[in-house]
This record gives sequence, C-alpha cells and structure tokens, in this order.
Amino acid sequence: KKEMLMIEKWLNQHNELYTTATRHPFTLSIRDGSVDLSAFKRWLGQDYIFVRAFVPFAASLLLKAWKESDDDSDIEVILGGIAALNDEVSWFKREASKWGVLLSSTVPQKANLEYCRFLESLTSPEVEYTIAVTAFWAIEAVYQESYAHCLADGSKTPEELKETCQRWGNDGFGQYCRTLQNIANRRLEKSREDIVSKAEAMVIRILEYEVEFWNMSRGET
Ligand code: HMH
Repeated sequence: KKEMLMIEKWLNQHNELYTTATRHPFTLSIRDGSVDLSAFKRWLGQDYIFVRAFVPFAASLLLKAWKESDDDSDIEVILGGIAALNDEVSWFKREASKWGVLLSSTVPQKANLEYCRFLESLTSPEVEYTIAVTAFWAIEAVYQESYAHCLADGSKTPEELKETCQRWGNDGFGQYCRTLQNIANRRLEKSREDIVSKAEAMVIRILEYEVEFWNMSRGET
C-alpha cells in the first residue's frame, strides 16, 4: 500500500527476520528466567566492545545530520543518543565489575568484529545521511524491542537482570526509537528509489548482524 510509511512496510515484509532478531532465544531466556548467567556475561563483555565502536558511528551520523539534514531537530535527537551512549559506557564498566567480567581481557568474537567493521564502513562520507540514520534506528530498535519484551506482561526476568532490561526497555528509550523511526521515515519519503532500496537492504543486514550478535551468547566459538 502506497500510503504506508516505509519502515512499517519493511517490518511487515521482513517480519520473520525482525522477529528472529527481537525474540531471540537469549533474550527470551532472560524473560522466562531460564537464562544461563555465563551467556549473559559473554553478552555483556561483547556488547561493551560493540558500544565502543557504536560511538564513532553515532558521531559520524551527527556530522551527516549537520551537513545534510533538512530539519535542525535531528541533530538534537542524535546528540541525545550520543549522551545516552556516554552513560551506557559507564554503565557497562560498573555492570562488568559487578558480574566479575574483565573487560580489558575480553576478546571480540568473529560476529562482533564483523559487525564493528560494518559500522566503521558506515562512517564513510559516501554513505548518505538517510541510509545512516535508518541504520541507527534499526540498531537501537532491536535492543529496545528485545529488552522491553523482557519487562512486559508475563515476564519472569530475574531481579539482577532487570536493570539491564530497563536500560533499553524503558519508555524513554522507546520514545527515542520512535523519534528515530520518524526521522528515517521522513527522509525515506523524500528519497529517490535507489536510496530507498539501499536503506531497505541496510535494515536487513543489520537485523542479520543482530541475530549473529545474540548467537554469540551461546559461546560456541
Ligand atoms: C549489538 N546492538 C548491539 N548492541 C547494542 N548496545 C545495541 C544494538 C543498542 O544500543
């Protein structure tokens, strides 16, 4: 349907992949309380490494917004996201020490390295703002959706994991993700068809990277 917003349309078309990313066995095990704590610690160490790489990507997005955006408020939204990432880095350090996870000796796994390398490729000035902001939305939205589900009705999330789920599952983060989605939709509506298809392919790739990222918690490699 032509009147439907682009991201909503994609999420319908790629619903199976989106559900695989946002209802992964790892986050479902948090929600039902059966989570293996060593899997959680593996995730924690790997995600700290990811977030460190996510910051320069966010910074590159800020620069693109400043140069290419048609709406000044985009910069403020992205800057707010960067501020939240600053807080997140501190949180990871505190949380890691709480769980006895040694961040300095955590080795990035293959799926993480590949995802971080992909993020770095998106910092290139050749990557258009519309593509980059759509990627940013997708990355944040997977965590928001995954962790909000761990707090929603019927969840049995262990007390010691609730703070983690709150970080990404809280209403403020949900609102922030909807704002990013609105920015992406607004840009996509004004974009040429080739940009729209590139952005769609980007969302699919990110969903695939996110599934591989959750898979690392199994610790098979
Ligand atoms: C792998 N994806 C991954 N880590 C995160 N922290 C987010 C998304 C959201 O910030």
